Amino acid sequence: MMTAPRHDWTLAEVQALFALPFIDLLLHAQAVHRTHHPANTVQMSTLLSIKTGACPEDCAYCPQSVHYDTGVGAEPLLELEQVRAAARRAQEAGATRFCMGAAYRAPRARDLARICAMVREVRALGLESCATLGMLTPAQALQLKAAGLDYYNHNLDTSAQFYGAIIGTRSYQQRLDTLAAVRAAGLKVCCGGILGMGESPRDRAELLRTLANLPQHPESVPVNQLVRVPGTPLQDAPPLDPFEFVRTIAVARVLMPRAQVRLSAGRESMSDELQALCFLAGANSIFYGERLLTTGNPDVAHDRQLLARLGLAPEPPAAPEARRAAVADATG
Ligand code: SAM
Ligand code: DTB
Ligand code: SF4
Repeated sequence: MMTAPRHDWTLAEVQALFALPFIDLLLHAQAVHRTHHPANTVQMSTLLSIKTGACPEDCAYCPQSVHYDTGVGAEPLLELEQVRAAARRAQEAGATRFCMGAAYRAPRARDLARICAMVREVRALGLESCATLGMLTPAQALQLKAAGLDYYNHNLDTSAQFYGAIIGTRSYQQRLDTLAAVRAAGLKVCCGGILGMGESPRDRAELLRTLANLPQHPESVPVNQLVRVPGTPLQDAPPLDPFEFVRTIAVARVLMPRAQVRLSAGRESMSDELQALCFLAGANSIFYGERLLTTGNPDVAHDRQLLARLGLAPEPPAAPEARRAAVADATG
């Protein structure tokens, strides 16, 4: 049954979904999924780190923070040609979205102009474009929109209550302000979080409630499992019960029925069976390609085989007309 998406979830309602028997929750989530999305289809996004390391922020999970010694070196913003080549390779491998990540607190004007040129290149190939560059002003969000950017990724990562235990250099409200600027510019929102950072079940419920109660649901919701990188304060975080990860995917699917829910970082340490449960719970998107930003991701060959074994089809690339329209749009 198609019901209008809600934006008024209470904590108790979200917790009640988490408390359902596992099979009941998965059945419910898969039913919601099939009402709003084509069955057995997975969207594939490829990431590229366009500016790596030396980030001034202190996010406790992140290998790119200048505050921690993780062995990730600092690299300047890539050249346009390097980005174009990586986007072509991603497209040839079957990705339909290309996501450019930069280790910034916020982009500087000179860098943003160069990133806008990268966005135009990605779109000219007929790929969807996504960028994650830290905080944006409303004017910067408009500039990216004018360059043809489709999605902006900016994660809330956890609950407002737990945020301060993970990040000290910015506030939850600053995150929400950037999300509002992105929305106001007409960009699609990609916003999710990380599980397994030592947060409580209530924090996970609050994160999903906050996402679902935004004025408009994010079009894309990445659910990351913490990649425990040596040298970060969270290197020894206790592993999360895998079934709790699956439950979180399922509740995200129920709360945000039309969103693409992405099984994101952490797949390298997940079994094929666990990933299959995530798809059953309503995940319909993955990061595809051997690298995330600085850490690993499953081999392309393994992912293709996994999807084939499960009878899952990659989301088809945009039809030629849509691609031509995207190019016309991006070039003015
Ligand atoms: N600097 C920008 C920002 O933080 O918004 C963009 C890049 S940042 C690396 C993008 C996202 O990657 C973070 O919001 C976080 O959710 C995710 N991330 C970073 N390190 C991670 C880790 N070790 N495990 C899982 N997700 C991680
Ligand atoms: C998101 O939610 N996960 C991606 C993407 N958005 C930018 C990043 C995961 C990063 C994992 C750690 C790394 O590779 O550096
Ligand atoms: Fe910087 Fe983003 Fe990493 Fe935080 S998550 S340290 S803002 S690159």
